[in-house]
Amino acid sequence: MNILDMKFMKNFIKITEDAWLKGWHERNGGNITYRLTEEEVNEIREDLNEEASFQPIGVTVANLANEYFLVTGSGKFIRNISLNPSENVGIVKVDESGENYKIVWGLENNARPTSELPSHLMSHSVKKEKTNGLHRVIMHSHATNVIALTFVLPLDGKVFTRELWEMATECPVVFPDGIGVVDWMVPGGADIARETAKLMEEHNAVIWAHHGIFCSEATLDLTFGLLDTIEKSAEILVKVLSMGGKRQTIKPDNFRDLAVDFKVELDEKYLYETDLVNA
Ligand code: 2HA
Ligand code: ZN
Repeated sequence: MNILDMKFMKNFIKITEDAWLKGWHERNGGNITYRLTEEEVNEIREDLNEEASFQPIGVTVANLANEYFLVTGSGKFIRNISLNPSENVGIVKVDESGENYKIVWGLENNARPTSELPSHLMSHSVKKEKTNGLHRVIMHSHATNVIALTFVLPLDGKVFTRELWEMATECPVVFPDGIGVVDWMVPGGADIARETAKLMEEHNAVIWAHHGIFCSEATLDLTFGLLDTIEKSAEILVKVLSMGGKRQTIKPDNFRDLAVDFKVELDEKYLYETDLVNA
């Protein structure tokens, strides 16, 4: 089947349009990658250029050997993807060693995969292992309110998780494993990729201080939904802080009750006492 008619491509384009409209992807900000299923690869195989030459990823992702990824392009604008997919996104294949990739479709006119390819692939690698192959999407967005909070809250995943859980009752159900936080680092390289992947062992969302957020999930919809939920919660927190701060909130025992009814496990490390608890 024509690659542009494939469902995964249509879903990918819809998510990029939605994310642009959310205001998370100014200029060339942010990047998204999707690990194709074997069936999808089989359906498009005749349109893939396997003759392309391999280039180093910059990190090793052994368990992604021979996997195919739909990736956004380096320097490309997310808002332009729906207008011209084959120039702005491409499909890359990882080699047998997990150290190199080649472009097998798209990224026309000598475009390159996203500058954050090391962070994406290392996070895919961790998630493929941790979820037995269930997770297929990594989405990096410059979500405005999440970024704003990294100038105000301590750069501590326990604090971000708890504060964002408190801002909307659905949050502990949507991200029961909490959120990791990486201190400010130079983007685009192996170091930030390693720090991000380490936190992906435990969380489906990792915030990059003063930069943005990385989310992982099984489908494009779920990844977008996770990011949207976190960003909405961050927006509420920004408003609450701007109005002078919390006067009342959801308490640790409320979260414990929620966990029972919604059948999620909430780590007690997030349910610490705060000044407001007994207010
Ligand atoms: O593509 O978002 O982190 C630009 C970025 C780098
Ligand atoms: Zn970025």
